[in-house]
Amino acid sequence: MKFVDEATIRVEAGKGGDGCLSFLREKNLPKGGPDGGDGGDGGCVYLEVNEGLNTLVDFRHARLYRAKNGMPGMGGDRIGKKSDDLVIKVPLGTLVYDDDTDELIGDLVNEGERLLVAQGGFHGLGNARFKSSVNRAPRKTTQGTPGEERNLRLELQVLADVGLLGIPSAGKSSFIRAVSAATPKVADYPFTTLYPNLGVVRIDTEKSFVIADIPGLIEGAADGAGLGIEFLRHLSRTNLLLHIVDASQDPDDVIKDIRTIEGELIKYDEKLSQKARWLVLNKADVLLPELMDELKDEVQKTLDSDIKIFVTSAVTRAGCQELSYAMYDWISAEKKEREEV
Ligand SMILES: Nc1nc2c(ncn2[C@@H]2O[C@H](COP(=O)(O)OP(=O)(O)OP(=O)(O)O)[C@@H](O)[C@H]2O)c(=O)[nH]1
Ligand SMILES: [Mg+2]
Repeated sequence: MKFVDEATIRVEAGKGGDGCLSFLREKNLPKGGPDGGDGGDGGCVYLEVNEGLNTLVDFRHARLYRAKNGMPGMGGDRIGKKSDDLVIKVPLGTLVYDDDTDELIGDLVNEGERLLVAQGGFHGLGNARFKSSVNRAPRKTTQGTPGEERNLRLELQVLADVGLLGIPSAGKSSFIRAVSAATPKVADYPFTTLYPNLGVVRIDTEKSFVIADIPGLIEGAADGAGLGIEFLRHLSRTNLLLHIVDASQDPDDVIKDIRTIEGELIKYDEKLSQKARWLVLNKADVLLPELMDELKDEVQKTLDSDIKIFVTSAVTRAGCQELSYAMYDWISAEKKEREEV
């Protein structure tokens, strides 16, 4: 499913360095001459596409981007240093708006594409520039101009990389709360989630992915029971399905639940059922660790497959970070493979 990831940031270009007022003084040149150099230009701010980024989550942590000022000019006709430009990396497909005027400034759709978002200030002129036959000792200089400042709104259409599946109250929404900043409603009654939610999981700077939480499924969902099964279409473009299971129930019920979801999935769409799918035994905090180990073995044996099984508690967050890392690694490896084909 698609959703719009959004971030607002402020960009400030550097001010131009001022021109210098200076005169050369030497013994045999009683009056010397004007030798104040020009300032350097202020740094510009650019946005640049980086295909390794998937979301705008990094912009929630850093909101102000300021390029450096140009250096002032100096005596001896020395020019002030121009400041380096500031280049901010954004994901492919980012739309850039001026947040104050709502004007669309750019649509970054090509790898490596660069967009100037704040022009650096122009340098001031030193007094050496103003020397003329009628004025041999000008005291005039100009100041560097200010850099442009802007509030930007970045928007990105993101696709979920991972989809959550499970019966009502398995802890899907709790899981998305545990691993992302999303705050979908969690409650101890079935069908708490009525609409899909998305959460961005941030592993590290420039490393993030998107999870979709959908309403719970029950037996007969393919025939309309509960909230039906239509929501599964939101998972059609995800790469990995995470089947969240309430492990605090009787082991037989755990197996039954897993089979129910598998059955509904196959009924809905054979292709979806063949996607990579991992099992997550959730609510581990309710069980003794030994019992959890036994349950995990039993599930693995009964399903008789090499399906990956993780153990988590969305309440204590035990196992959630490991699982997030594993998902990120899997998604990145899969993406690389796709690109190589
Ligand atoms: N003890 C414990 N309770 C949990 C855990 N995860 C979720 N719960 C509880 O289980 C109940 C259901 O959690 P939700 O996250 O709303 O479940 P869901 O799968 O999103 O449910 P639906 O939206 O109805 O499909 C809530 O009361 C949660 O507090 C867990 O790891 N341990
Ligand atoms: Mg829910």
